[in-house]
Amino acid sequence: KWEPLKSVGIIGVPFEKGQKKYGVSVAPAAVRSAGLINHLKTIEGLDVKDYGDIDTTTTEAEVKVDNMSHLSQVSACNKKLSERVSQVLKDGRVAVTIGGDHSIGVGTVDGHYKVNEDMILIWVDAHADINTNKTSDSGSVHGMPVALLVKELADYWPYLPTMDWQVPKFSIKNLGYIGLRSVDEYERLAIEKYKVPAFAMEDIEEHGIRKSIQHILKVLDPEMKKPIHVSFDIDSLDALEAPSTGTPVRGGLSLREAINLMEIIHATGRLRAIDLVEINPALGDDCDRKRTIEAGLCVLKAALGFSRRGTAPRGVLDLPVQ
Ligand code: NNH
Ligand code: MN
Ligand code: MN
Ligand code: MN
Repeated sequence: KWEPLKSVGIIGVPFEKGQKKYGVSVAPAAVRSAGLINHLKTIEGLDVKDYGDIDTTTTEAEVKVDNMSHLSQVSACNKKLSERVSQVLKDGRVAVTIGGDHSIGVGTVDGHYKVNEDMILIWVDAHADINTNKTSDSGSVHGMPVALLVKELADYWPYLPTMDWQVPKFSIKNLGYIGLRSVDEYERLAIEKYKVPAFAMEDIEEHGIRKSIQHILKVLDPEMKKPIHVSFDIDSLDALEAPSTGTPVRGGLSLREAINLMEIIHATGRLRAIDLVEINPALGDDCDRKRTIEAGLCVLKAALGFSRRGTAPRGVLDLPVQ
């Protein structure tokens, strides 16, 4: 009964206060000028609407929470983003959000959850982003969005001023990870405690990307009827594929694996939201920048139905069945 949605809505989030390096906030403009909209329009039958960028200029006073940088700005941006994502989904479109650092996952998932309470979340990342302010080494909120979102960890947080709009209701039981290879001590504990299906690089090595994602989807949603949200951190890709990102980690997903992952998710017909975050066009040289943005575009296109085989009819290019 599930068919891929043929309409998408683009949201840009020029926000970088969830981490410390300059440049992630330029990504929406850079990805747009690399031809995002036209690339997506090449996908057969896809209706693309640009909802523009979230206004990230803030007037909010700083609030002081221990080991948590720029909370009031993170909060203000995510509140607007959450509302925009809900609106796009209510318009019957797949919400495609271009970050921005990964702290914006709070707003995208919150906005999605408010429309589809049965959604499942696939976090594709080198990192688990499930630190609290007590377990984080960096104090950067881009390492904390998952912990802010899930209700099971709500008691591990102090009161967070300005965040009252965001009540964590999403269950960690509806979360899966792909691509992990830089997980902090307490993050590991949380993943183990709640038995979050997590395919780190060595698991993908062992099972391959197809079986890895199929396993996660089966564990989270055995009846295959729940809407899917993919939060794709560009640093899940190998640093050779996506060098222009703030915290690159070697030994990651190949672009082919990421494309295949997205094709499989597309084929479920249940993808309702996808975030593309942590592209930093200010890092590296022209060639790095171009490569990273192109990789991001390939991932988005695969998620939204672009076919690598072209329009040749099925069967013609396939090997005969043995
Ligand atoms: N785990 C580290 C932290 O909490 C790094 C997070 N950095 C990321 N996450 N890029 O995707 O700060
Ligand atoms: Mn991340
Ligand atoms: Mn990451
Ligand atoms: Mn180069």
